[in-house]
Amino acid sequence: PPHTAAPAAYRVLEPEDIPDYLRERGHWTGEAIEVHEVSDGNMNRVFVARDPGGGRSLAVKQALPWVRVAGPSWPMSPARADAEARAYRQVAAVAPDTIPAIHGYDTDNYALTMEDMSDLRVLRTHLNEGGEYGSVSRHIGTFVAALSFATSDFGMASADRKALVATSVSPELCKITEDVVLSEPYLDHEHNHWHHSLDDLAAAFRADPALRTEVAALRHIFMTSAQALLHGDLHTGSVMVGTRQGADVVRVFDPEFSFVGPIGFDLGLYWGNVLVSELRAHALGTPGDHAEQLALSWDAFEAELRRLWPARIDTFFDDAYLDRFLTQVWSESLGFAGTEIIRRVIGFAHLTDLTTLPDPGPASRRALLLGRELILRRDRLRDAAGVRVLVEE
Ligand code: SR1
Ligand code: MG
Repeated sequence: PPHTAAPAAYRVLEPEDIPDYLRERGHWTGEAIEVHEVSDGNMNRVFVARDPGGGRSLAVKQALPWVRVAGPSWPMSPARADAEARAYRQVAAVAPDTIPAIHGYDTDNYALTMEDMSDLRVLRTHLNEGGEYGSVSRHIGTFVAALSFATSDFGMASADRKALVATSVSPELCKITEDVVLSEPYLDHEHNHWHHSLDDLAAAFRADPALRTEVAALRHIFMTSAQALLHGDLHTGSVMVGTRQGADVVRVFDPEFSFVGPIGFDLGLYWGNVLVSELRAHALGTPGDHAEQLALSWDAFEAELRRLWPARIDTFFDDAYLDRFLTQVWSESLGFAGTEIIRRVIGFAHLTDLTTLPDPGPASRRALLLGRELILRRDRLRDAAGVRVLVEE
């Protein structure tokens, strides 16, 4: 069973605890600290502590012994923060500029003290308000390729890889994904909910054997395909964007779902969220070309992987195998994008992209249909132009 007990020293931090907490842990020496809670994700609490004079600032993120948005009725070990701290260390070795600076990890309270990113914006919020992508899709593609190569059997010696797979096992968090993303939306489950206009489609998806078999295949890939270390939850709420000193800044954060899994799961989550954002834009009469973002992220991913390929450790993996591998990652990414879209419409955790529309019904219906086609046609869709056709349909 999952371990839900926290260490005896564990306490749920409240905003008023943060000043002493930061001082005791040596993160803050000045007098005044202003604290406010900025929790946004489904799982954890986040506080920002600031010098009211406008000097330094820090963020503290704590895992609770339950799923934050569900409350104590959905217990969840706060030890998930160990996985997040570990993932940040692993990613820092590969792409240090793409993640926030981590100042410390408190194993008693399952709390990370890290860079305050309040000057940046959550990509989802930015897109919901009509913001441009800028360079973010390229960054995401390059990031996934760099992390994938460095933590795959291409970039690591066989024995080191086995050790990585072992230390990165994360049963409780993977089970959440296996449930809320990759099975519950296709079953009768108390977690599921949807817009009242979608009763027919939700029932049709539960009764569609072809769809369920394809989702079962993707779920099995998620459970068994230990290709590379993943972020594990790479949706547009896990990315911050903005500019600092005139340069684009992209920060990928919240890697608590990290484990060694199929690379297409990271790309697919990003794509699923990009496509839902497209459907929001369509509903508001301001269509973009978000399929272009799929192409940009894929091209950056492929270019970076091909750039790194000559440095692979095991040259039995030849160039022809790389082509085959890329084809497989492409199609799995499309399939996982489809599952991400569907679970965000009829599963547990929905997206503000759709829920804040004046009428979420029509765009949500389009999203469900798009998600289903991505899953069913993933092996036949050859490029982003093909995905664009599906979106237009
Ligand atoms: C119960 S957790 C629901 C979702 O929140 C996280 O951000 C993950 O996306 C997870 O699937
Ligand atoms: Mg998260």
